[in-house]
Amino acid sequence: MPSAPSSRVLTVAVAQMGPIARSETRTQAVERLISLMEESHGLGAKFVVFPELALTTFFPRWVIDDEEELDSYFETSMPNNETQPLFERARELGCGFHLGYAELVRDDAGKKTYFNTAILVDDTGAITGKYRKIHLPGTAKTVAGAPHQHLEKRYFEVGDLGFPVFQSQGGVMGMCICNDRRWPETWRMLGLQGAELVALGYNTPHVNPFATAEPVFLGMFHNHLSMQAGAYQNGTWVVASAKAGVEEGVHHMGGSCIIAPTGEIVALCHTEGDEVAVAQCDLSMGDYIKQNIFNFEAHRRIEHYGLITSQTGMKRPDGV
Ligand code: CDT
Repeated sequence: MPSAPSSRVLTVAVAQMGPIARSETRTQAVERLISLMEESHGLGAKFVVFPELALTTFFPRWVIDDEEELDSYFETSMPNNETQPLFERARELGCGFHLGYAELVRDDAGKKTYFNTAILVDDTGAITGKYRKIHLPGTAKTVAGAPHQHLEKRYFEVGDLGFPVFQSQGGVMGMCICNDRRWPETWRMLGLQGAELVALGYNTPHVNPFATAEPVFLGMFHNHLSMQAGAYQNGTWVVASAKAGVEEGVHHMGGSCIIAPTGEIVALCHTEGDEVAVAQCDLSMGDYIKQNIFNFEAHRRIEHYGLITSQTGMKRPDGV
Protein backbone atom coordinates (compact mmCIF):
# COMPACT_ATOMS: atom_id res chain seq x y z
CA MET A 1 0.00 0.00 0.00
CA PRO A 2 1.20 3.56 -0.62
CA SER A 3 2.81 5.03 2.49
CA ALA A 4 0.88 7.56 4.56
CA PRO A 5 1.53 11.26 3.86
CA SER A 6 4.61 12.47 5.71
CA SER A 7 6.48 15.71 6.23
CA ARG A 8 8.13 15.08 2.86
CA VAL A 9 5.08 16.38 1.01
CA LEU A 10 6.08 18.87 -1.69
CA THR A 11 3.27 20.73 -3.43
CA VAL A 12 4.19 20.71 -7.11
CA ALA A 13 2.73 22.48 -10.13
CA VAL A 14 2.99 21.50 -13.74
CA ALA A 15 2.89 24.71 -15.79
CA GLN A 16 1.88 24.03 -19.36
CA MET A 17 2.45 26.71 -22.00
CA GLY A 18 0.39 27.44 -25.06
CA PRO A 19 2.21 28.24 -28.29
CA ILE A 20 5.14 30.68 -28.42
CA ALA A 21 5.19 32.62 -31.69
CA ARG A 22 8.42 33.04 -33.62
CA SER A 23 8.10 36.79 -33.04
CA GLU A 24 7.65 36.48 -29.26
CA THR A 25 10.53 37.99 -27.28
CA ARG A 26 12.29 36.38 -24.33
CA THR A 27 10.86 39.09 -22.11
CA GLN A 28 7.33 38.21 -23.20
CA ALA A 29 7.95 34.49 -22.64
CA VAL A 30 9.43 35.19 -19.18
CA GLU A 31 6.38 37.30 -18.28
CA ARG A 32 4.20 34.29 -19.08
CA LEU A 33 6.43 32.03 -16.96
CA ILE A 34 6.22 34.45 -14.04
CA SER A 35 2.44 34.57 -14.18
CA LEU A 36 2.29 30.78 -14.30
CA MET A 37 4.61 30.68 -11.28
CA GLU A 38 2.45 33.19 -9.40
CA GLU A 39 -0.68 31.17 -10.17
CA SER A 40 1.08 27.98 -9.03
CA HIS A 41 2.26 29.64 -5.84
CA GLY A 42 -1.29 30.87 -5.19
CA LEU A 43 -2.38 27.23 -5.31
CA GLY A 44 0.26 26.31 -2.75
CA ALA A 45 3.03 25.07 -5.04
CA LYS A 46 6.66 25.22 -3.94
CA PHE A 47 8.04 23.80 -7.18
CA VAL A 48 6.93 24.48 -10.77
CA VAL A 49 7.85 22.53 -13.91
CA PHE A 50 7.98 24.45 -17.20
CA PRO A 51 8.28 22.92 -20.71
CA GLU A 52 11.19 22.05 -22.99
CA LEU A 53 12.54 25.13 -24.85
CA ALA A 54 10.21 27.33 -22.78
CA LEU A 55 11.79 30.63 -23.83
CA THR A 56 11.31 30.36 -27.59
CA THR A 57 9.23 28.84 -30.30
CA PHE A 58 10.19 25.24 -31.22
CA PHE A 59 12.71 26.39 -33.86
CA PRO A 60 13.94 22.89 -34.94
CA ARG A 61 10.87 22.70 -37.19
CA TRP A 62 12.66 25.01 -39.63
CA VAL A 63 15.87 25.02 -41.64
CA ILE A 64 17.90 27.92 -40.29
CA ASP A 65 21.13 28.37 -42.24
CA ASP A 66 22.03 31.80 -40.93
CA GLU A 67 24.30 31.27 -37.89
CA GLU A 68 23.40 34.56 -36.28
CA GLU A 69 19.70 33.80 -36.56
CA LEU A 70 20.20 30.30 -35.16
CA ASP A 71 22.27 31.61 -32.25
CA SER A 72 19.47 34.05 -31.41
CA TYR A 73 17.38 31.11 -30.12
CA PHE A 74 20.10 30.08 -27.64
CA GLU A 75 21.08 31.33 -24.17
CA THR A 76 24.79 31.88 -23.55
CA SER A 77 24.36 32.29 -19.79
CA MET A 78 21.72 31.48 -17.19
CA PRO A 79 20.33 33.49 -15.59
CA ASN A 80 20.74 36.37 -18.01
CA ASN A 81 19.18 39.81 -18.32
CA GLU A 82 15.93 38.48 -19.74
CA THR A 83 15.49 35.51 -17.39
CA GLN A 84 16.71 37.19 -14.19
CA PRO A 85 13.17 38.39 -13.25
CA LEU A 86 12.00 34.75 -13.15
CA PHE A 87 14.82 33.81 -10.78
CA GLU A 88 14.04 36.83 -8.61
CA ARG A 89 10.33 36.02 -8.47
CA ALA A 90 11.20 32.43 -7.51
CA ARG A 91 13.29 33.71 -4.60
CA GLU A 92 10.59 36.17 -3.48
CA LEU A 93 7.89 33.50 -3.56
CA GLY A 94 10.10 30.70 -2.22
CA CYS A 95 9.16 28.59 -5.23
CA GLY A 96 11.67 26.42 -7.10
CA PHE A 97 11.34 25.58 -10.78
CA HIS A 98 12.47 23.45 -13.72
CA LEU A 99 13.10 25.26 -17.01
CA GLY A 100 13.99 24.00 -20.48
CA TYR A 101 15.97 26.21 -22.89
CA ALA A 102 18.46 26.09 -25.75
CA GLU A 103 22.01 26.46 -24.44
CA LEU A 104 25.06 27.70 -26.36
CA VAL A 105 28.43 26.98 -24.76
CA ARG A 106 31.65 28.63 -25.98
CA ASP A 107 34.96 27.03 -24.99
CA ASP A 108 38.18 28.99 -24.41
CA ALA A 109 39.04 28.74 -28.12
CA GLY A 110 35.64 30.16 -29.04
CA LYS A 111 34.27 26.84 -30.37
CA LYS A 112 30.49 26.72 -30.02
CA THR A 113 28.48 23.73 -28.78
CA TYR A 114 24.69 23.70 -28.74
CA PHE A 115 22.52 21.74 -26.30
CA ASN A 116 18.84 21.25 -25.52
CA THR A 117 19.07 21.86 -21.78
CA ALA A 118 17.01 21.93 -18.59
CA ILE A 119 17.85 23.24 -15.14
CA LEU A 120 16.55 22.86 -11.62
CA VAL A 121 16.33 26.03 -9.55
CA ASP A 122 15.63 25.90 -5.82
CA ASP A 123 13.41 28.15 -3.72
CA THR A 124 16.27 30.63 -3.17
CA GLY A 125 16.66 31.12 -6.92
CA ALA A 126 19.92 29.10 -7.05
CA ILE A 127 20.57 26.62 -9.86
CA THR A 128 20.89 23.17 -8.26
CA GLY A 129 21.06 20.95 -11.34
CA LYS A 130 21.53 20.84 -15.08
CA TYR A 131 20.67 18.21 -17.69
CA ARG A 132 21.39 18.17 -21.44
CA LYS A 133 19.03 16.15 -23.64
CA ILE A 134 20.48 12.80 -24.70
CA HIS A 135 17.86 11.27 -27.02
CA LEU A 136 17.60 13.77 -29.89
CA PRO A 137 14.74 12.80 -32.23
CA GLY A 138 14.27 13.67 -35.88
CA THR A 139 16.98 14.23 -38.45
CA ALA A 140 20.01 16.36 -39.30
CA LYS A 141 18.96 16.65 -42.94
CA THR A 142 15.57 17.77 -44.17
CA VAL A 143 13.05 15.08 -45.07
CA ALA A 144 11.31 15.65 -48.41
CA GLY A 145 7.52 15.49 -48.26
CA ALA A 146 7.26 15.77 -44.46
CA PRO A 147 4.54 18.20 -43.30
CA HIS A 148 7.23 19.97 -41.23
CA GLN A 149 10.77 19.23 -40.20
CA HIS A 150 12.14 18.04 -36.86
CA LEU A 151 15.84 18.99 -36.98
CA GLU A 152 17.04 18.44 -33.42
CA LYS A 153 19.93 16.31 -34.71
CA ARG A 154 21.01 19.28 -36.86
CA TYR A 155 20.97 21.91 -34.14
CA PHE A 156 21.92 20.11 -30.93
CA GLU A 157 24.74 17.89 -29.70
CA VAL A 158 23.93 14.81 -27.64
CA GLY A 159 23.99 15.83 -23.98
CA ASP A 160 27.29 15.29 -22.19
CA LEU A 161 26.14 15.19 -18.57
CA GLY A 162 24.62 11.70 -18.39
CA PHE A 163 21.44 11.33 -16.33
CA PRO A 164 22.36 12.95 -13.00
CA VAL A 165 20.14 13.31 -9.94
CA PHE A 166 20.27 16.18 -7.47
CA GLN A 167 19.30 16.88 -3.89
CA SER A 168 16.85 19.78 -4.26
CA GLN A 169 13.58 20.93 -2.67
CA GLY A 170 13.97 18.27 0.02
CA GLY A 171 14.07 15.34 -2.39
CA VAL A 172 16.15 13.45 -4.95
CA MET A 173 15.34 15.00 -8.28
CA GLY A 174 16.15 13.95 -11.82
CA MET A 175 15.38 15.42 -15.21
CA CYS A 176 14.94 14.34 -18.78
CA ILE A 177 13.65 16.14 -21.85
CA CYS A 178 10.84 15.21 -24.21
CA ASN A 179 11.92 12.27 -26.40
CA ASP A 180 14.01 10.93 -23.47
CA ARG A 181 10.70 10.02 -21.78
CA ARG A 182 10.01 7.31 -24.35
CA TRP A 183 13.16 5.33 -23.50
CA PRO A 184 13.12 2.93 -20.54
CA GLU A 185 16.89 3.40 -20.23
CA THR A 186 16.32 7.04 -19.19
CA TRP A 187 14.03 6.06 -16.35
CA ARG A 188 16.17 3.19 -15.12
CA MET A 189 19.29 5.37 -15.03
CA LEU A 190 17.41 7.84 -12.84
CA GLY A 191 15.74 5.06 -10.83
CA LEU A 192 19.08 3.41 -10.08
CA GLN A 193 20.18 6.64 -8.42
CA GLY A 194 17.06 6.78 -6.26
CA ALA A 195 15.12 9.51 -8.06
CA GLU A 196 12.00 10.55 -6.15
CA LEU A 197 10.75 13.11 -8.66
CA VAL A 198 11.58 13.44 -12.35
CA ALA A 199 10.82 16.77 -14.03
CA LEU A 200 10.54 17.04 -17.79
CA GLY A 201 9.21 19.21 -20.57
CA TYR A 202 8.04 18.29 -24.05
CA ASN A 203 7.16 19.71 -27.48
CA THR A 204 5.33 16.91 -29.25
CA PRO A 205 3.47 17.38 -32.54
CA HIS A 206 0.01 15.77 -32.64
CA VAL A 207 1.08 14.10 -35.88
CA ASN A 208 4.60 12.69 -36.06
CA PRO A 209 5.80 14.19 -39.37
CA PHE A 210 7.60 10.95 -40.26
CA ALA A 211 4.79 8.54 -39.27
CA THR A 212 1.74 10.39 -40.55
CA ALA A 213 -0.29 7.19 -40.92
CA GLU A 214 -0.41 6.63 -37.15
CA PRO A 215 -3.85 7.42 -35.72
CA VAL A 216 -3.69 10.77 -33.91
CA PHE A 217 -5.20 9.44 -30.67
CA LEU A 218 -2.19 7.18 -30.16
CA GLY A 219 0.07 10.20 -29.66
CA MET A 220 -1.41 11.10 -26.27
CA PHE A 221 -1.69 7.42 -25.31
CA HIS A 222 2.03 6.86 -25.95
CA ASN A 223 2.92 10.10 -24.19
CA HIS A 224 1.24 9.06 -20.97
CA LEU A 225 2.04 5.35 -21.32
CA SER A 226 5.80 6.01 -21.43
CA MET A 227 5.79 8.27 -18.41
CA GLN A 228 3.36 6.21 -16.32
CA ALA A 229 5.52 3.13 -16.89
CA GLY A 230 8.68 5.09 -16.02
CA ALA A 231 7.08 6.35 -12.81
CA TYR A 232 5.83 2.95 -11.62
CA GLN A 233 8.86 0.88 -12.64
CA ASN A 234 11.16 3.19 -10.71
CA GLY A 235 8.86 4.30 -7.88
CA THR A 236 9.14 8.00 -8.72
CA TRP A 237 6.91 11.01 -9.21
CA VAL A 238 6.89 12.39 -12.75
CA VAL A 239 5.99 16.00 -13.48
CA ALA A 240 5.68 16.58 -17.22
CA SER A 241 4.96 19.92 -18.89
CA ALA A 242 3.99 20.39 -22.53
CA LYS A 243 4.21 23.32 -24.90
CA ALA A 244 0.81 22.83 -26.47
CA GLY A 245 -1.52 24.17 -29.13
CA VAL A 246 -0.94 25.36 -32.68
CA GLU A 247 2.50 26.93 -32.78
CA GLU A 248 3.52 28.44 -36.12
CA GLY A 249 1.12 26.09 -37.91
CA VAL A 250 2.13 22.89 -36.09
CA HIS A 251 -0.32 21.39 -33.60
CA HIS A 252 1.43 20.26 -30.42
CA MET A 253 -0.26 18.01 -27.86
CA GLY A 254 -0.94 19.13 -24.31
CA GLY A 255 -1.70 16.53 -21.66
CA SER A 256 0.73 17.98 -19.12
CA CYS A 257 0.44 15.94 -15.96
CA ILE A 258 1.69 14.85 -12.58
CA ILE A 259 2.09 11.09 -12.18
CA ALA A 260 2.40 9.33 -8.83
CA PRO A 261 4.95 6.55 -8.19
CA THR A 262 2.02 4.14 -8.57
CA GLY A 263 1.86 5.14 -12.24
CA GLU A 264 -1.45 6.94 -11.77
CA ILE A 265 -2.05 10.40 -13.23
CA VAL A 266 -3.09 12.59 -10.29
CA ALA A 267 -3.23 16.00 -12.01
CA LEU A 268 -3.83 16.77 -15.67
CA CYS A 269 -4.08 19.90 -17.82
CA HIS A 270 -7.21 20.03 -19.98
CA THR A 271 -6.49 22.90 -22.37
CA GLU A 272 -3.84 23.58 -25.00
CA GLY A 273 -2.93 26.95 -23.50
CA ASP A 274 -1.09 28.35 -20.51
CA GLU A 275 -2.45 26.28 -17.62
CA VAL A 276 -1.43 25.07 -14.20
CA ALA A 277 -2.27 21.78 -12.45
CA VAL A 278 -1.18 21.04 -8.89
CA ALA A 279 -0.66 17.98 -6.70
CA GLN A 280 0.67 17.28 -3.25
CA CYS A 281 3.58 14.91 -3.81
CA ASP A 282 4.73 12.80 -0.89
CA LEU A 283 8.34 12.23 -1.91
CA SER A 284 8.43 9.05 0.20
CA MET A 285 5.47 7.50 -1.61
CA GLY A 286 7.68 5.48 -3.96
CA ASP A 287 9.63 3.88 -1.11
CA TYR A 288 7.31 0.87 -0.88
CA ILE A 289 7.76 0.23 -4.61
CA LYS A 290 11.55 0.63 -4.38
CA GLN A 291 11.57 -1.79 -1.42
CA ASN A 292 9.26 -4.43 -2.88
CA ILE A 293 8.32 -5.19 -6.48
CA PHE A 294 11.12 -3.00 -7.88
CA ASN A 295 13.73 -3.68 -5.23
CA PHE A 296 16.60 -3.46 -7.71
CA GLU A 297 19.21 -4.92 -5.37
CA ALA A 298 17.12 -8.03 -4.73
CA HIS A 299 15.70 -8.69 -8.17
CA ARG A 300 17.69 -7.16 -11.06
CA ARG A 301 19.67 -9.66 -13.16
CA ILE A 302 22.35 -7.52 -14.78
CA GLU A 303 24.23 -10.61 -15.98
CA HIS A 304 21.43 -10.98 -18.54
CA TYR A 305 21.20 -7.32 -19.60
CA GLY A 306 24.46 -7.03 -21.55
CA LEU A 307 22.84 -6.28 -24.92
CA ILE A 308 21.33 -3.10 -23.50
CA THR A 309 24.70 -1.38 -23.38
CA SER A 310 26.64 -3.37 -25.99
CA GLN A 311 24.24 -3.11 -28.92
CA THR A 312 22.33 -0.09 -30.28
CA GLY A 313 20.12 -1.39 -33.09
CA MET A 314 17.94 -4.50 -33.27
CA LYS A 315 19.86 -7.50 -34.62
CA ARG A 316 18.35 -10.96 -34.85
CA PRO A 317 20.73 -13.69 -33.72
CA ASP A 318 22.09 -15.94 -36.50
CA GLY A 319 19.54 -18.57 -37.47
CA VAL A 320 16.55 -16.74 -35.95
N1 CDT B 1 10.83 17.49 -28.76
C1 CDT B 1 10.77 16.15 -28.92
O1 CDT B 1 11.65 15.44 -28.48
N2 CDT B 1 9.69 15.66 -29.56
C2 CDT B 1 9.55 14.29 -29.95
C3 CDT B 1 8.71 14.18 -31.17
C4 CDT B 1 9.52 13.94 -32.34
S1 CDT B 1 8.55 13.72 -33.79
C5 CDT B 1 9.78 13.44 -34.89
C6 CDT B 1 8.88 13.41 -28.91
O2 CDT B 1 9.35 12.29 -28.72
O3 CDT B 1 7.86 13.79 -28.34
